[in-house]
Amino acid sequence: MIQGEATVVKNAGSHYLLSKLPEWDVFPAVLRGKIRLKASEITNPVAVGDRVRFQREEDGSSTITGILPRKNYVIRRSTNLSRQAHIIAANIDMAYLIVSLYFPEVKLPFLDRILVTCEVYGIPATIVLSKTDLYREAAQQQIDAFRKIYEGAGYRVIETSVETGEGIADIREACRGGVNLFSGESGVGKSSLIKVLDPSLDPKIGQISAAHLQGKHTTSLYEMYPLSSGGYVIDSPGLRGFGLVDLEKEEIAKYFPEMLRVSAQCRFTPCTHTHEPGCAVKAAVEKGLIAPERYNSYLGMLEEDKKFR
Ligand SMILES: Nc1nc2c(ncn2[C@@H]2O[C@H](COP(=O)(O)OP(=O)(O)O)[C@@H](O)[C@H]2O)c(=O)[nH]1
Ligand SMILES: [Mg+2]
Ligand SMILES: [Zn+2]
Repeated sequence: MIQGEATVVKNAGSHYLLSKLPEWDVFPAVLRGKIRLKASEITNPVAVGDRVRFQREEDGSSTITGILPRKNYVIRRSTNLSRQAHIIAANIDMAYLIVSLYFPEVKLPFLDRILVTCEVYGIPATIVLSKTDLYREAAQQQIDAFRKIYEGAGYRVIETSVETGEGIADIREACRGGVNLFSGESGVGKSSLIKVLDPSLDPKIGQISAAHLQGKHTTSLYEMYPLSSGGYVIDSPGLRGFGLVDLEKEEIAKYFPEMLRVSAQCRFTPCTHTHEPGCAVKAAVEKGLIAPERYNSYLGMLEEDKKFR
């Protein structure tokens, strides 16, 4: 009997596919019935990206016998209020949040929410502005404004087009060596990017996932691909995959890096950065040091938070 450690690269429904990264040599394994979920609200015990212990049986089949501690993970809830959640992916080195300015049009408050979620989960995020070939000529100013907002907040922004090849070398370089999550609304070009990063791969392009349409819960859609240039990509269907996190009102601003940087100078602690006198965040917004779009997203999250309480 052989024992070893490997990484989950796909949930194939009845079984998982594992590989001993950095080697790409995929083999099936089933979950031993004994593995119980520690956190009872989590509905799946093992996710793509999980490092697991396995044991190879006499007949050549493999069994997952344990899960190694996670560096980080992303969960998804069926609704904002739902207690039940499942883990989408684990041990992510970088999340690439893929948005297009127009096709489909990015909604900044929505992107900001996803960024907050990444901050809460401790997952570094890079923003990818996709399909620039479709709107660069008509909207260079809007592209610059978008870049300014997010670089000002401290995020890297990479402009890409699979048509012109713009930004592809940058993404390939950034992905090298790590496990990268590609996340974005259906149609923003996640699968196309993976295909152009490594033409030997075969992600389905132009397909809206069934789960997205039905709003159904399934982890089997998340799959890891090895890039021939190095590193791994998890294609994830839909930004909505990132469930909202439950944050106390006073906590939300901590996950806006540019607000966190100045909030120590607020006169009051805690400060909601709304009505308090001597608020350093509001002062920074007024001076143009914090983008009003980001501040508005923050206010929106505060409001939303009120609704659920
Ligand atoms: N013009 C242009 N079209 C793109 C680009 N990337 C993707 N598309 C198209 O956008 C549609 C959705 O792409 P897909 O990769 O399936 O998006 P996904 O749902 O995020 O995986 C397809 O018709 C692609 O051909 C791009 O950079 N430029
Ligand atoms: Mg896709
Ligand atoms: Zn304040």
